[in-house]
Parts: sequence; C-alpha cells; structure tokens
Amino acid sequence: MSDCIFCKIASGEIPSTKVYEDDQILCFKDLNPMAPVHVLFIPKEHICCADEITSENSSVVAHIFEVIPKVAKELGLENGYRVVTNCKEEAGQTVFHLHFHLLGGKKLNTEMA
Ligand code: DGP
Repeated sequence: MSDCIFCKIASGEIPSTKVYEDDQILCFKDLNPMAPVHVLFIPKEHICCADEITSENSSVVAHIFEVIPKVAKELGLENGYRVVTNCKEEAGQTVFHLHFHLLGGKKLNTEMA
C-alpha cells in the first residue's frame, strides 16, 4: 500500500524507533505513548485491520503473539501488560494497517470501553 504510514515504516521509508524486527514483523515505539511502555507490533505485509485476518494470513498474527512475551520481558513488563488492537473507526483505529499496541509500565486503567 503506497500511501500507508506503517508500510512505509516497515520498509524503512519513514523512520521509527525499532524494538524488534524479523522478516515478518516489526515492533517500534508509538509516537504518542499512552503508558511508560507503549510499542506497536505490525505485520510487514499490509493487512488493513483485524477484520481482514484470514486463514491465509493468520500465521503472522500468531507470530506476533509469540514474540510479544519476549519483547515484554525485554522491556521490563514482568508485572503485566495489555495488548490491544482497534478495528475500524468506531473502535478508534486511526492507522489502517493492522497493529497491536503493547502497553505497560504502570497500573493500567481497567475500563474496557
Ligand atoms: P490506532 O489508534 O489504534 O490506529 O493507533 C495508531 C497509533 O499509531 C497511535 O497510537 C499513534 C501511532 N502512530 C501514528 N503515526 C505514527 C508514526 O508515524 N510513527 C509512530 N512511531 N507511531 C505512529
């Protein structure tokens, strides 16, 4: 997707503070952190949102969830963390490339909505 910010971050065209990278996924610091630790996990391939996860592309999502605990440990989140994805406008999605927020480093608000 030529006009997708996160595709450009994945390709290196737009700089980011990388926390983890492999051939399938990238984790980088959120530009507007909502917690002491706030990073985003994205698949390098363009998937618009959670609604577009299918049996063909879901292995990259599983891979993200395998890597999250390792990165959480490296970032010192032994006491817990939250993983969130916003799907479409009503949920607050602003960047339409699938991403998972990893938040932690403080006692998080437990309100879900
Ligand atoms: P969401 O609202 O779930 O679509 O979250 C999008 C997040 O992406 C938001 O927390 C801010 C972050 N973000 C947007 N643009 C950039 C960017 O260019 N660089 C980085 N590092 N984060 C960005």
